[in-house]
Amino acid sequence: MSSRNQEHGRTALASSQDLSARFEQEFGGAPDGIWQAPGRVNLIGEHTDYNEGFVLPFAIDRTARVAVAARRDATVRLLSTYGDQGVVTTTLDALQPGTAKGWTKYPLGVLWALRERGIAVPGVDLLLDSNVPLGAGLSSSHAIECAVITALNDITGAGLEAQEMVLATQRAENAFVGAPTGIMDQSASLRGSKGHAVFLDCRDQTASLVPFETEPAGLVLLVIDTKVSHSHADGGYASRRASCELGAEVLGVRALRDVEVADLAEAGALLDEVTFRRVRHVVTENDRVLQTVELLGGPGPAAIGPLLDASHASMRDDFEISCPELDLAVDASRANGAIGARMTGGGFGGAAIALTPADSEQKVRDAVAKAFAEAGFKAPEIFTVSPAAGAMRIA
Ligand code: GAF
Repeated sequence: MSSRNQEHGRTALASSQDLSARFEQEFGGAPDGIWQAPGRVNLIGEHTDYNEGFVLPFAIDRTARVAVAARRDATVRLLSTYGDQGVVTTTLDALQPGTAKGWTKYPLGVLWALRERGIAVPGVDLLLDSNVPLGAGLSSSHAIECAVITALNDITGAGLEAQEMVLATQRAENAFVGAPTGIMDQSASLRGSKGHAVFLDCRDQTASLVPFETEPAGLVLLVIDTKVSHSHADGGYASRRASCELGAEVLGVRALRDVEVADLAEAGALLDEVTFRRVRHVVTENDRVLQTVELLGGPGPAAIGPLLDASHASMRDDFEISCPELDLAVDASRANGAIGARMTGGGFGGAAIALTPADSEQKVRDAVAKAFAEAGFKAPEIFTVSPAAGAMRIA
C-alpha cells in the first residue's frame, strides 16, 4: 500500500475534436474512431465474483477514451494524455505476458488476448485519455481494456458479444497483466446502463439491470477516494482468493457460492479460524447482494444502508481488506448523516462509498475532510457518482 503522489485521473476529458487533433499531430493521420468505456463503483458484492457468486456494480460517469487507427503493419504505437511515457512503440509479435509497463499493459494485454483467440488484429496507433482516477478502486484499468476491446471489436469486425469481450479482457488481466481478478469490473463497464446497476450472477454469467437512482430518493452516492493506492497484482488479492479456494476445497464444494448462511456453523468446525472468516465474508456478502437487489426492487435505495454497513464490517473484520483511511472514511460519513457506507472494490486502499441524504452531503464532505486532516492522512478526493452508460463508440 502506498500513497499516490500523482493524480492521473482528471475531471475533464478532452473533447472528441481535441483528441482527434492530438492524434493527428502525434501519429500523422486521423483515427478510425473514438471509443469510450467507464470505470465502475461496486454497490455491493465484494470478492464474490471469483467465488461464482453475485455482484451489483454500476458504470460511472468517469471514462477512459481511446482514439485508434488500424495500421497496415504489425507496429503498435501507444500514447496517453497523461504524458508520462511519451510514445511507446512495440510490435504485435513482441507481446509477451509480464513484459509491458505502466498503463500500456492494458491495451497491449487486450491485443494479446484477441490474438490468442485467433482474431486477426492489425497493428494500431492508439491515444488514451481518461478521467477515471488510477489506483482508486474504480477500475481504471478495466475501463482502458474495455474501451480498447470495444474499438478493436469494431475495427476488426470480430463481432464479439459483450460476454466474450468480458472473458477476453479478464484473460488479458489475468495472464498478461498478472492480476488474478474476476469478471465484475469488465461486466459493469461493458454492460452498464444509465440509471441502473448490473446484477451479475458470476456462475452462469447472466446479467440483469436493476434500477438504481439516488436522486428521486433524495440521496446522493459519494465516492471518497482515500488516495491510498492499491494493485490487484500485489499479493493481498491473490492471498484472499487462495483462502477462498482452500475453503471451498475443505468444504467439498465447487465454489463458495454453494455455501449458504445456514451452513456456516457447520463450516466453522471444519475450517481453521482465518479461512473460516474469509469464507464467512463471501457467504454473507452473497446474501447481502441478494437482499440489496430485493430492496431496490421494493422500497428503494433508502432501505439498503444497513446492508452497506454490514458489508464494510465484514470486509474490515472477516476478509481484512480495509485500511485505516477506508475505515475513517466510512466511520466519519456514518457519524455525519450517511445512511450506509462501505469500501468499494478490491480493497487495501482505493475508495469508499457513502449513501447520503442530499441535504447532508456538504456536512459529510466537510467531516470526512476534517477527519482525514486530523489523522494526518492525505486529503481525500470526494465526488458524487450515478449509474452511467457502458462502453460505446462516440466518434
Ligand atoms: C477487483 C477485481 F477486479 C474484481 O474482479 C473483484 O474481485 C473485486 O476486486 C472485488 O470484489 O475489482
